[in-house]
Amino acid sequence: LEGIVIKSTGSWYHVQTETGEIYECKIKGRFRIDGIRSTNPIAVGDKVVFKLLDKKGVGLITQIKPRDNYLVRKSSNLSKASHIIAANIDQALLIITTAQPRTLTGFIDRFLVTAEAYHIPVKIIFNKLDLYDKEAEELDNHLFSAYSKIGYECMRTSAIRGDNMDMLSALMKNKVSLLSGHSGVGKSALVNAIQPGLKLKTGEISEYHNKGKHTTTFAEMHPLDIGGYIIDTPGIKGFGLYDFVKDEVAERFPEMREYMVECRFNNCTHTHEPDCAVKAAVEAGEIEAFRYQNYLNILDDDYLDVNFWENK
Ligand SMILES: Nc1nc2c(ncn2[C@@H]2O[C@H](COP(=O)(O)OP(=O)(O)OP(=O)(O)O)[C@@H](O)[C@H]2O)c(=O)[nH]1
Ligand SMILES: [Mg+2]
Ligand SMILES: [Zn+2]
Repeated sequence: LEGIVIKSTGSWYHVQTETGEIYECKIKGRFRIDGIRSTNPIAVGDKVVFKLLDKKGVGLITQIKPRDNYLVRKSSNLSKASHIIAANIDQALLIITTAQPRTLTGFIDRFLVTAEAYHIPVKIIFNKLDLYDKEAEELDNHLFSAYSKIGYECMRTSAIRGDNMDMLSALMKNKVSLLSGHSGVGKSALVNAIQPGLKLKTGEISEYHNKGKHTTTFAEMHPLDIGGYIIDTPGIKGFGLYDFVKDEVAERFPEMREYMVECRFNNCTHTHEPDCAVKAAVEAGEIEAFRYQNYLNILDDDYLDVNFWENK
């Protein structure tokens, strides 16, 4: 039998076959795939081969199909092992809001840089349109046009009022979409709006979220009636730049790629060098100052010493 892992509780994996049946499966021993040292050998989205152990539908996973892609984070401050968030993703939907709890561009750009590195297309969803005040609206306008101009598809939604839900479901149709973003931005609420039958738990915006607690506590994949799957994930505080090389950061900024070929030095870091075409473009207003600032901040990050995901 073959199927796709839609839920993982640590020791049990829920595997759904093409015909829709769900089996509870175990694994035997330790799997090592793609040479990554990970705390979870199998993640949501993995395609697996399994055999039935008894008539009640309990299975044993015997093989993992090669992954098209996967997203990882570091599993803890001290270990160099990684935790696989999800595999075989068609796109990531980054849910943000310029209302509360406001998403900062430092977080957005770290997420985009990571996804660029893993070749996962990102679309940015500006949620909570119904809560906008003047300030939120101005910030939305600035960011929406800045990210659209760079080439990221952007969309505005309200999970509560239902704005643009038809556009959002069209975006998700027949695709495996990973939903990501801070705790409380409305990831689960958006999934519920697309597929009300799921009745995912949503949280109150309060002190609760500031304390780093989550309503959603593990990644789970939900089949959509319109076709495709959605992976709801726990909120994240930051996004893990795992195994990152500083020289490659600028290349993960699509708007910088265009200019960097014209820098005087071909190993230009775009920080202090003379005749840097990237810096010239920032000064000319062709590259957004906030994007360039986030680039500098990422270069200053101490990647391996940061725990990027909130602890439960
Ligand atoms: N007014 C308004 N409230 C929203 C909207 N989307 C979500 N909310 C509310 O925001 C709160 C948090 O929503 P959730 O869907 O639980 O957020 P989440 O991103 O799934 O959070 P975690 O699971 O903790 O990562 C809930 O009270 C939702 O009802 C929206 O578009 N407008
Ligand atoms: Mg949630
Ligand atoms: Zn340069």
